[in-house]
Amino acid sequence: RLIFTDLDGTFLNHHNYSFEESFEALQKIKAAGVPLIFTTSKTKAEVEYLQEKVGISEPFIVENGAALFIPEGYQGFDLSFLEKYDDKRIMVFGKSYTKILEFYRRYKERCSMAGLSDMSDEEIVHLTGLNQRDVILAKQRDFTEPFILKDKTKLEALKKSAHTYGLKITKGGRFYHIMSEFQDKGIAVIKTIELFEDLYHERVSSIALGDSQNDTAMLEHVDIPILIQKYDGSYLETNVPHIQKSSYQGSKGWNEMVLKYV
Ligand code: 2M8
Ligand code: MG
Ligand code: MG
Repeated sequence: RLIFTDLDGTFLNHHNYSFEESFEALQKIKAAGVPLIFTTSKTKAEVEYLQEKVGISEPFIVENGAALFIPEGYQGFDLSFLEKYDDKRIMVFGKSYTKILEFYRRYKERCSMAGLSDMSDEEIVHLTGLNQRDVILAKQRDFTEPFILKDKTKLEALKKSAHTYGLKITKGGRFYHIMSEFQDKGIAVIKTIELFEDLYHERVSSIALGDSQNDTAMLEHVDIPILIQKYDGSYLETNVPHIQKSSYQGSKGWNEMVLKYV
């Protein structure tokens, strides 16, 4: 069994990014040795730092499904068929950050975007509530650009332009994100499940937890899709069949639902 989880607003609380309330479920997962696969808009640097804090070393999916990283030697698997990346193996689904920025720079004025790459660290701290060190990690991007849309009426035109570049726009908890048209958390989750099924030589069941629009594709492709309540008490509107909803927000809701289904 595999668990895919979004981070912001799901495993981590929206406002303070704490995962304190998930302690019990986390212990249960660790004791059972269930792979906990962070599936997030965050960067490789951000995820590696969080994994250290949580005390796990598992595969993870970064920047909205742009790439899957697996620790070298994970569960004794031979991963030599995958490309090497530092102490990990990587599968890439996204486009290069250079390509993404090229589009962003061409359209930012026209479409009223303010991207992370143009913001000062202080501005990002102010917008996100991340601390200085986390901002440095969030800026180390490889595949996607988060941005604020100053004029919301530009969204449709922006989406059309992105399409002509083979790119698309999605929305996370605070930012919109520019990324490859052919990536999403769903595709990355499908590929990860396929990989585990090849390695284990058997069918693998899956759970996913998320709270935002960019999680829909991943929720659609697992056996047990779980929606976490948002910080304002609302839920994402979604048509995913059989979706289970938490009764609490963020890490408390995450704890509740993992204890229920693992
Ligand atoms: C961005 O991602 C979140 C995910 O929902 C968002 O769109 O609000 C990314 O820049 C990520 O790297 C960063 O850690 C996060 C901080 O709020 O914002
Ligand atoms: Mg989220
Ligand atoms: Mg996210």
